[in-house]
Amino acid sequence: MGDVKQGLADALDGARRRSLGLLDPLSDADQLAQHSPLMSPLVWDLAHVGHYEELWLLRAVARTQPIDPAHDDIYDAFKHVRKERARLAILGPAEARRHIAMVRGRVLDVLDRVELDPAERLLADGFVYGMVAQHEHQHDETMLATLQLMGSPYPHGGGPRPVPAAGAGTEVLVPGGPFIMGTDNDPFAYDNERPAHVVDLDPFWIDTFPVTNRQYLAFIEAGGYDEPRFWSEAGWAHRRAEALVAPLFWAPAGGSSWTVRRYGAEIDLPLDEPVQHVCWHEADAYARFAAQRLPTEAEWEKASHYGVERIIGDVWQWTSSDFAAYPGFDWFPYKEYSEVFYGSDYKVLRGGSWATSPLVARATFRNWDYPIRRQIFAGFRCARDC
Ligand code: AVJ
Ligand code: FE
Repeated sequence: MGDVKQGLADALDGARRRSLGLLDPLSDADQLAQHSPLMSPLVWDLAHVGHYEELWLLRAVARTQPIDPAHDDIYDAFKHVRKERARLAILGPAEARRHIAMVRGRVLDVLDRVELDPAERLLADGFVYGMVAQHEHQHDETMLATLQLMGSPYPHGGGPRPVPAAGAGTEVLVPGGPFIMGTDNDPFAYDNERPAHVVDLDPFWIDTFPVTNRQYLAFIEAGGYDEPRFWSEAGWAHRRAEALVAPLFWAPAGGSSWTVRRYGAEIDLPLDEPVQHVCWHEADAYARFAAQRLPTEAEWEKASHYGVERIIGDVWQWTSSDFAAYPGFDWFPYKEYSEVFYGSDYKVLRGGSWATSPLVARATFRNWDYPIRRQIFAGFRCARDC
């Protein structure tokens, strides 16, 4: 195998080691269980990444027949909502591992003989292989969110943590003027990151670091959750309906002390870590409390070139922007990755968390979720007009 193909095989292998490393310490029951209505059973994620790999690296690349036609229903994320998946005829932990290993064996055979034809968009620079490896890593992050929601201690040891952000409270001035947003030439970029286009922005200030637990605690202690003036109308309605008083996984520990639950263990709130597990509405309310605002995603991406820190690999950062197509967008290679999600239902998150693979985390990458969701490893940084 040549260097390029070996690199693609290694990327696939790295994703698979990570998936198995996350699930192997768990009992069969914990792999099969529905730990949260928001999440799939962990074995569903595992077999789903194998099915996606079959769809793209066997059926699309080598025109093979479906291995098991029933999987086209069971493992299609659009056919059954997450909370129904435990009741489907999903593969068990041992069967799922055997199945995805079999798929992987065939994929490596195909990779060995395929021509990575630069004239074929799916194969140029190995795009489709990068897509499948990224997809598995994205599900690994989703599985980590499931593990965090799971009430019981996780034998994996808690995994990495975001790095404390000493220096919070400082800001960077980003000058006005045009910059190039998105990309035309990152070989593994998704369709929603394309095409590159010029965006002209007014100057703005942006926080050097994501907002920390210490800063967020000041908002709580100032009565931020009881002051409608800090919240949007929808945010206040949500805060009341859900009786929100603090980020997900926080628990009061007397006085101004709080603990957080991390993989089933209670720890003292790490004050200098970036705040995590806040929804968009909480981020938006904090920003108003701090006489700031959330950055647009264009501001976030421009700022990533101007000396802002902890941009990638600490926490996802909520932006004020709805998930929308860039001018000149074309879906590729399928509409259900991005296009069906465009609109005002979803807010964009940028950066990537401690749980995001370097294969996925890049300055143009766009993540999205509902503004009420808190299970992802999301915090935020604030901005303000000049
Ligand atoms: C980009 C994280 C919103 O999990 O729904 C996984 C990624 N797409 N399988 C998601 C994805 C297909 C996606 N997010
Ligand atoms: Fe998926």
